[in-house]
Amino acid sequence: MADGDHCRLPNDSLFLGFDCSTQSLKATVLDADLTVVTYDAVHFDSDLPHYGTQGGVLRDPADPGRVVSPPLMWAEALELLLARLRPRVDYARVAAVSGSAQQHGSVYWKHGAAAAALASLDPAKNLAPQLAAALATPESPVWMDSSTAAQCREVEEAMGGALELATVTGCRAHERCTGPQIRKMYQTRRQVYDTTERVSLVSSFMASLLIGGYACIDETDGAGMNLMDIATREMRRDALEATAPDLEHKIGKLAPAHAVAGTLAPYFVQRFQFRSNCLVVQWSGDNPNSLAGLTLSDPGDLAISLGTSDTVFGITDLPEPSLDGNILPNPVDPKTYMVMLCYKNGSLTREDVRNHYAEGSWDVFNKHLEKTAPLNGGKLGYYYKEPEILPPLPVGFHRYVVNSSASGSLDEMVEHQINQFDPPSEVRAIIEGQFLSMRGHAERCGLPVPPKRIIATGGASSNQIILQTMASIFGCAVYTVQRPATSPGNYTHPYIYTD
Ligand code: ADP
Ligand code: XUL
Repeated sequence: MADGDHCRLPNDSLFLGFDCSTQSLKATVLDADLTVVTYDAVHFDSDLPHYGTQGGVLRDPADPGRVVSPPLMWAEALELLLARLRPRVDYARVAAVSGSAQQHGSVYWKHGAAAAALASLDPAKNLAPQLAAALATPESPVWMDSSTAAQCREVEEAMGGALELATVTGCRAHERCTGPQIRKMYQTRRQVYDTTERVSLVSSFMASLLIGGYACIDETDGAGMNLMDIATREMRRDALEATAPDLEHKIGKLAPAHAVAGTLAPYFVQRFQFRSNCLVVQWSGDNPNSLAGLTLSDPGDLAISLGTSDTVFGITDLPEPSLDGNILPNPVDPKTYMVMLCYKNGSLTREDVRNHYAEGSWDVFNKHLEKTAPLNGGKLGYYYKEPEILPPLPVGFHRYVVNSSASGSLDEMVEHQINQFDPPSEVRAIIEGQFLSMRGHAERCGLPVPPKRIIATGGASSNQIILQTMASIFGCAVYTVQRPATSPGNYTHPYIYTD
């Protein structure tokens, strides 16, 4: 869009942003002053139970590492959410639509899909059924999948080793990365791979629905694939060849995160009465978009997202490749990079401990946290309900009591492994264990420790007591963006101080 066009936007313009995450699709409507006008969400398990997901995903009992979601569920959620918002939002005022999505997940479009389905959607019919025949497989492997260890090692070897791959593409081959996932599809479901015309990420899949054609993968979400050179923001031929044959044209071109992907497809214009020139801006990954949305610009600041995954991220102009973290281009500043750590055991594992030791209630959980002392009398725990990414460890709950030796020297601490703590100590152990791990790994990856301040986001950032523990473990103030409640309204204070 030319600069002058921005000025011509009517004063009453609205902007619609989505977040297609693991467990839900959320939408926020902003006005031209960036004030939140309204908010709503579709929860995949409860609102769309016919897909049978738990926590938004499907698992394979025969292969517990395999975790997928149905892309048609995301399409149906999009339509349902637009229908729910319609009584509150005058879609004719919406000037632009964009969104975030869980990173790494891959969607496989069948040859001819764009022309046959995307570009000819019938506004008299529901969206998802019209797309069913356009997908080469009804399943999208998502970021929680950990079934590609063999493919990861093959890609790393072909690229000269794990650190070499991390230097070029931003991270070693992690099992959730899209490249190894595509390689597994090529090796184990050859027919799906061969009938695939285009591979979308979840972000570009959602943008494709909105523009009625294939949308590009954006240059920041593209960094989660083990295929893109993070310095040039272009696909690497050697990485593509190490992944699967004939892949370059299946991936298509990349676009900057801020680029306009197209105008809204006639399907949405006619079905929901949007204006025909409503713009669709590239969708990107949830983590890079959080960095942009939190306006993280000081290298001394750290952001921590406590969602389905927990992520820790900051910015740097001199990224140091590591085997632990991910480096992505900064979506808002082409000269700097984003450094990120990702944990698989985030909110769902905290919920598991809450359900077992705190009567399934966050209030009880918080009371336990408040009545236990910092450092938990030496009781330390690591809780992996899912195979963990950081460090890469299998499922298991590990509890230790750490006592200093008779001499009191920290070097001579004694660890005893035990099976169970009292319930309040279980609660403190999981929270402290998670934040101590974040602090230790952040330091190793060159993130600022202690940071000047932390900005917390994600579902669990609504929990003040958890944020207080974060503040004491990191030794800094924690701020959080005021989150819209599940019902609209209440958006007065941008930040809450939670020292
Ligand atoms: P996603 O990564 O799917 O976007 P969200 O950021 O929406 O996830 O976070 C959802 C999670 O937030 C839930 O799984 C829940 O465990 C957690 N959550 C919600 N409220 C609280 C609370 N008061 N305390 C701790 N965790 C909470
Ligand atoms: C990041 C990652 C997760 C997903 C979850 O690498 O895998 O944070 O983006 O939405």
